[in-house]
Amino acid sequence: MQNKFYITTAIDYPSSNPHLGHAYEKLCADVLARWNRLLGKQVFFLTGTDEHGLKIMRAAQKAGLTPQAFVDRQSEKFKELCSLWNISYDRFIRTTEKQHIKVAQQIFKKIYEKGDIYLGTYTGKYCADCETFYTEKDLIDGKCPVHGKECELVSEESYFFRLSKYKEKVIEYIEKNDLSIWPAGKKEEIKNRLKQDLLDLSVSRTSFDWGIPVPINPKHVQYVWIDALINYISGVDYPNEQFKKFWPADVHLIGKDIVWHHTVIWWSILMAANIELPKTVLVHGFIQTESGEKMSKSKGNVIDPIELAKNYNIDSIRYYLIREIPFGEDGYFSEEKLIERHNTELANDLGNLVNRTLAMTERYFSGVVPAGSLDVELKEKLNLEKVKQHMQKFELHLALAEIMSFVKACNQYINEKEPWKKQGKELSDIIYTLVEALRAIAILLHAFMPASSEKIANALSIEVKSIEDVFSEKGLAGKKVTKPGILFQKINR
Ligand code: ME8
Repeated sequence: MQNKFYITTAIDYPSSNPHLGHAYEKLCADVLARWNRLLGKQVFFLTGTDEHGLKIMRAAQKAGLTPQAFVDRQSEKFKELCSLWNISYDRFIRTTEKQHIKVAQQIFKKIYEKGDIYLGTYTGKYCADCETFYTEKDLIDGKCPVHGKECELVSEESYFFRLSKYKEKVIEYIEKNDLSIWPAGKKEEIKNRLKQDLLDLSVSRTSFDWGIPVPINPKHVQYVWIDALINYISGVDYPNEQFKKFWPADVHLIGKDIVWHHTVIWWSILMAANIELPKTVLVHGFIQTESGEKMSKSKGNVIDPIELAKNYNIDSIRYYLIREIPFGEDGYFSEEKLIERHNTELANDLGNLVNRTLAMTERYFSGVVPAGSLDVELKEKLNLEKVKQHMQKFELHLALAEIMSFVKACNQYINEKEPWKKQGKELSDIIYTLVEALRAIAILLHAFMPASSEKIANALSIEVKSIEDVFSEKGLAGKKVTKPGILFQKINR
């Protein structure tokens, strides 16, 4: 299908509670999903939880629950996160669902029958936190390169996937497709890693049973990463209608620690199963603490995004994160900066613009938008093409900056025109222009701040549907507007 946009996030390990990194990833995906809906595309947005493997099994034991009861409880927290953060997913997949298990087994069997999965023995250093085997040269001082913990020596009978067979094809795909991995720096990292020999990948375990049984040998469970990656096709009902409609994925949005899994491993599996490859693996940066440390569950330095959403206006949090962190780069979270942006850019700039415009419409025209002509000079202060291009190039922070510079221009317009000193046609033109500008702002901010956008739209008695409605010919003259109340309450520190 031409006019579709299929976007996924990584599926999170629910071994502990959601952290800000999880929330940030879902937020960025949500912005892209909402934006593409505004562009008129048929969007499918998939997120969910990755519920099998040793790490989950151990966390369940620690919590005194069966793995199933544990993941049932934990996945609800990730759903709560999505609801509080206004994440507009179309499906929340859990890898313990029957339908997913069936597809994961189907794919494993298909690749086995083709001869690309075979039985052997594996001995290696395993980090349960990463659910990943490391070779000696990957380890730092003999410890896991991500968690800095001792890895366990594991030796067991295992099925192997012929990853090495696909190496050249993976390289070819990267070379031929400019956007296969974004940003370019991540693409280079993968290309460099591919200069080394590729070993076949161990894709089953016998030492524990919390996983999807290998269909040809139920003594084994599937390696959790194989099970997890397959969610991207089971999530759109592989191999049925929905899959045909939405696959290949347009964007797999992930963090920088799992690029290898989503490119070399995932693409090779897809090639082995004769399935088309996704278009873009889009890599966001990591959220760190102010001291510059990586925020992660195992380090225990996490900011609870559920608590955060209960303490602040969610749109202020969404705005702050997107505006502050150049997309693709690492960034850090600072409550102080969040409050600062909320007070100046949202309460002052945006909030005042909305209130002043609607209050003047009320005062001078009893709340009915006057017929008028659009002030072309103000209209041209909005560079819509630039906003679109930034979004197309995944420069979410720049797109938002561009929209907010238009908000500033509108405030300046009010200050310069001094509508309170005007009458007749001159006054009608100013108010008409400002109401149209507000409509444009409501539409453009929808992807970033959906609740506030909706409040502005409700005040204008319009619905946010399409980017085409930005300064459209069909003006709002004659519409009754109301004041939305305070959009962003100033926070006193
Ligand atoms: O890796 N800042 O799950 P996960 C930003 N289940 N993003 C972060 C982050 C941080 N501090 N910490 C983690 C998994 N992430 C697997 C994925 S997909 C088939 C299986 C990102 O819960 C991380 O990069 O450890 C990943 O994209 C997502 O959060 C889930 O991480």
